[in-house]
Amino acid sequence: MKLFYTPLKDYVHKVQVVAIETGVYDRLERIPTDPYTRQIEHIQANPLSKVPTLILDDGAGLFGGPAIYEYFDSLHDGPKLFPPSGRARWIALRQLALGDAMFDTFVLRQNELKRPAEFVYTAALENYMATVARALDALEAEAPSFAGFTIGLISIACGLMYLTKIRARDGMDFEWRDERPNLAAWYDRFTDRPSFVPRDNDIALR
Ligand SMILES: N[C@@H](CCC(=O)N[C@@H](CS)C(=O)NCC(=O)O)C(=O)O
Repeated sequence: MKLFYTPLKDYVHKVQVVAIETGVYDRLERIPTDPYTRQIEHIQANPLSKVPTLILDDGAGLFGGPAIYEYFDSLHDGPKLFPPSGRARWIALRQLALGDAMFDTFVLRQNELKRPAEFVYTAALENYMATVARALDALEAEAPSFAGFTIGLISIACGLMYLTKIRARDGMDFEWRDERPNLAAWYDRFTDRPSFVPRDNDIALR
């Protein structure tokens, strides 16, 4: 299988965590990809030119992170990252969406900041930060109930790691840990495992 992904310094994407935890990491030919350069093999597999994108052994493209994570989870017989049914599944999918959205909202913020200064829409930046702050406050309330190792919790942890990375990189005056002790304590425990150690730092694209 071929995986188009964007290795970033000091950051671990969900796709790495899921690939390691499901035991498929060593079966992946990993292709570092800047999705904004519209690399031909990448857009043939995924017309949206988004990462992550997977090409299966039969040549079919698979994209939308959640589809890739659930596919990896189908390839092993161990404890599943996606709860199979019922309330546990809906909660995990909700958490997956929320963690994804924290990441995506910060990508939107960065794209806004790529505009020439006179075109940067400050109200949009404020709106993105307010959305992330509301998500963080909801997670702080929810954190004491976090249990187990699911796709939802992986997504939240990676969303938080992305905020941490961008804060350090951009020198942002914003720290998600401030006044969120439950979430911070959970994050430190949850990410203390080998799948959350950054790899590919030597080929990090940004
Ligand atoms: N939550 C989505 C996010 C994918 C996504 O938007 N990735 C960005 C990362 S920078 C991307 O590839 N952007 C390229 C583009 O929009 O052209 C997923 O997991 O598939």
